[in-house]
Amino acid sequence: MTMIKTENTTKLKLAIQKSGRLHDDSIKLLKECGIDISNGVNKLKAEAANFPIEVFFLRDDDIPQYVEDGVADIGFVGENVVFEKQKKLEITEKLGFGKCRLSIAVQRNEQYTGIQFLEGKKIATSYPVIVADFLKSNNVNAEIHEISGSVEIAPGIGLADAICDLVSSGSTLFMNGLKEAEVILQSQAVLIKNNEIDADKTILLERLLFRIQSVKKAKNNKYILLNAPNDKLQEIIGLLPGMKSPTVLPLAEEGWSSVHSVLNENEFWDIIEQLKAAGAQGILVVPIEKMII
Ligand code: PRT
Ligand code: ZN
Repeated sequence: MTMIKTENTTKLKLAIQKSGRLHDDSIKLLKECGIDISNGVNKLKAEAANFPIEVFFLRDDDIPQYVEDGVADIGFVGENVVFEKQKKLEITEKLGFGKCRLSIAVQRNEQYTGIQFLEGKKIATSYPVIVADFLKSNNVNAEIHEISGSVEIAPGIGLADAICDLVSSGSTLFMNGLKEAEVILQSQAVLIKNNEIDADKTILLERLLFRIQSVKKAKNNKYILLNAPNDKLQEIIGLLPGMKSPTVLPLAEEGWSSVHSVLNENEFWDIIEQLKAAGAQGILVVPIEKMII
């Protein structure tokens, strides 16, 4: 009997937001991971030509349910939605976009003195589960009024004393005469995963996560090139971390070297100032596209 070897056709099913704030960044992240689905964004579902993945376009609120049920294996969705929906699934990776916070806000002229202010008050929100949890853990009794949109107008029309909504720049609160009183949750887009994906899909997910992590690392780091007089070289090298250690190349001009290294965004400006003070010249900083370590 001859065995016919069939090619492995397992595909990872990914749910992303169909349209809205997370859509473009989700597509962009996939593209940065070398996964191009540009042909299908107007359909319900698209396939990538160069990675075994199928992408479903859904409302963000529905993504946790689809992932719990296994209709999708993984999803990109805001942590705020994941916590509100309380489905059985795993948060696997923070994606670094869609950053915002879920906050309680009150009218600007209120004397807000602390969480006890909320006792006996009416709070309008689209996040009743998270708010109830927050109130309970702070021993505050308040009435939660669930509304699905334009939460920020509720105090102005007398519907509520306070609201709980997502904030990024704060301008929506400001324009509606409100002020931020408590931050309940810091949120960003995350990769969620079904609890029971099989071994083949786990391998695909690991490949995808490896790419996502390389893209994230690259975004948090910069490549730096500088010229250093040789008598200052040891001091300058001492300031630079590098992936292993900095690369040092001789310049055509006698007594000078070119030093190349990688700097993390968080420590970037501090180190640049120290490098200048130590005698570094012609400092160039360039973005890194991918970082594989
Ligand atoms: O149609 P679908 O249900 O898929 O989309 P949606 O309308 O429910 O969600 P969408 O697209 O508005 O947001 C998707 C996700 O983006 C949210 O679940 C968050 O994880 C994330 N995100 C990040 C935000 C914001 N920032 C944000 N600022 N979601 C909403 N806002 C709103 C907020 O509700 C408020 O109305 O923006 C306003 C506040 O913004 P600032 O800048 O004025 O403070
Ligand atoms: Zn939604």
